[in-house]
Amino acid sequence: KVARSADELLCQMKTQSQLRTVDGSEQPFSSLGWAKFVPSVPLQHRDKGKKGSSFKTCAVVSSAGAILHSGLGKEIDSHDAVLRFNAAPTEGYEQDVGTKTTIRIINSQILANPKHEFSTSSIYKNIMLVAWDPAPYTLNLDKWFASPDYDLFGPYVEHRKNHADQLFYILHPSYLWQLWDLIQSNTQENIQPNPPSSGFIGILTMMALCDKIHVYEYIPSMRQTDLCHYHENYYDAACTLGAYHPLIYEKSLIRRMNVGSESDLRQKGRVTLPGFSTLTC
Ligand code: NCC
Repeated sequence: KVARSADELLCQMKTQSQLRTVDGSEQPFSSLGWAKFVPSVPLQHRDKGKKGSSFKTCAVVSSAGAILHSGLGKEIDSHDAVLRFNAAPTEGYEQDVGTKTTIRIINSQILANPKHEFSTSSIYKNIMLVAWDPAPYTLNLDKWFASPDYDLFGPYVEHRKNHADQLFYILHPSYLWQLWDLIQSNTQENIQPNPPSSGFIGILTMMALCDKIHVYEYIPSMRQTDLCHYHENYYDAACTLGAYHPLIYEKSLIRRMNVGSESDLRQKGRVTLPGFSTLTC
């Protein structure tokens, strides 16, 4: 079959992914009274104008080692909103990654593993948090609640109680598996049934929230390196190419949707994507 064009892919992403957060309307969350303590406005409805998005311009900053020595900090900070991942710091790396953080996508390890000091670290304060954990593909929420990959539910409830004013969401697993289906439907091989990386989840989330998105060092630039993270002295090519997550397939899909120039991709590791609200499908 013929591969989809960039426009076709963008419209497929828009129509076949519905950004959705756990809202307490379904079991087991409804019985546990979650509707009362999740943020009152779901993420997908935040600050939406009549047809516009929450943000005009958005930057998505991957944690890849290749962003070191990029000097992209100022450019990244010039966006209305900046999305970062997990425990990736800005302090000490401002020249290359910027200083501003609007949203952090965190996997459930961040909440569950004490080494991340989720409840005390300043990294997670005064920003919007969006957590995820892979539920079974069948979307059995009872099973998910009883045995998540890493226990995010306890720490989530605790955090909501102590910081009710901070916007903090858990992505609905239906959204994660819709994204996986989108990757599989544009990939020749059968990909492993593991959820997409935080990177892909973050990019698609921002396409739902922003008019225009710049993604940095998700597709490697000329600075491509085996250095896993810009903030850690650890080398492993799998961080960039994938092991557990279907990273190479996610990345080739994002690359096919790039509306930016090849030179921005090579020099800045920058992909440009239109927000869903700007597309007429
Ligand atoms: O490493 P991680 O990812 O936190 O990186 C965030 C996103 O940046 C992109 N990335 C990162 C490194 C690299 N060399 N190239 C990249 O393109 C990816 O899109 C990635 O998603 C995750 O996706 O949540 C992940 O989280 C880590 C880890 O759990 C957290 O950093 C917390 O310590 C996972 N590593 C391990 O579990 C050991 C990683 O597999 C996925």
